[in-house]
Amino acid sequence: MIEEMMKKIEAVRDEAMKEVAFVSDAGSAEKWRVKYLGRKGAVPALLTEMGSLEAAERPVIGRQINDLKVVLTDEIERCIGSFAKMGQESAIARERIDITLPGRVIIPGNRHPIRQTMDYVVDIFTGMGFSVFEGPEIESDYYNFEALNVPKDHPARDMQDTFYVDGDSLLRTHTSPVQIHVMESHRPPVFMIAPGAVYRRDSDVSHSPMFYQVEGLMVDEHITFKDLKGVLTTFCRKVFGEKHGVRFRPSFFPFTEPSAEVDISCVMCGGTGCRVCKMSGWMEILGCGMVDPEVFKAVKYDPKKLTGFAFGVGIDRVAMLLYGINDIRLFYENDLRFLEQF
Ligand code: 2NL
Repeated sequence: MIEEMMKKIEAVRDEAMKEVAFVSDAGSAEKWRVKYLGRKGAVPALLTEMGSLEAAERPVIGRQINDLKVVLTDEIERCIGSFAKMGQESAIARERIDITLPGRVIIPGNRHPIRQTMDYVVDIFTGMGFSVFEGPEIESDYYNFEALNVPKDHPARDMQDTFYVDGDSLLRTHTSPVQIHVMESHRPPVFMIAPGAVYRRDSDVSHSPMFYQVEGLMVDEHITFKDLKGVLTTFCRKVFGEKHGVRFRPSFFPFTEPSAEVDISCVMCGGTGCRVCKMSGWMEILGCGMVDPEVFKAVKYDPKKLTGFAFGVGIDRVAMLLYGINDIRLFYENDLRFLEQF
């Protein structure tokens, strides 16, 4: 009985040692381990079989089985250790880098010229004490038109052909709806600007169907046209330089009365007249006016107590003048040869 058992132990050892030579990776090592040392493996099977021996024989055989277990465990661990070392060595060889090679050039990105102009304009107004507010690009007819004193049949609606989304929803044609939301939710005084994207059905060298605007609003008791002129003249001089001429010319907007457009002396010719300013010496850069009392009524501000001025600056137009770009579409084509110049 005991001899038979010893032979079996010997057989398991021989077979295991023969097979371990074929173990070549983590997968086959695990298979081998399960076959011999696993819960249902050959070594535990020997231990079970040992139960049929005489009590006196068990310690001898038990020790032999335990020795076998230790030998096989050491063997498979040595084997796994050698793969790890080999793997590490081949990884080092594979990953060796030639430190004499020139480095990869990292081309830093830069802000889009429209964004640079927007940030520049916003900084000028925040520097004068205006707060920044934003709002949704999809608006209702009420916020984009009605509350701004532009009723349904008003001819001014033709001035800005609108993209309708569905039913009552539209793409805002200006950022004025943001001012309406702010006045509805804040008591005066309100000193704010609303920068953002706006949409109009228009496309040529100076019009893009989507463009950027900064609108501003200053409402309090006793705000006058003098405040408007002071803030907007300061703005123009900060953008284009102190020496630039600035003039206010009467105009019309449904949401302001009186209304004006602001021109600066031509950035190309300085005012003597050239092709860019159509020989006038002036270029239009923004629209403005005193907030119409109808707008105050819509937001439940008392038009007897409050006055205010508002303005709208086309950012694309400012960018074109600042950088001397004659076609607005260049800003939206994303041609890197163009964008890299800013
Ligand atoms: C332009 C003209 C303008 C406004 C925008 C405004 C907003 C409220 C009330 C009254 Cl809530 N007015 N905005 C006023 C005058 C002109 O923009 O030519 N923009 C490019």
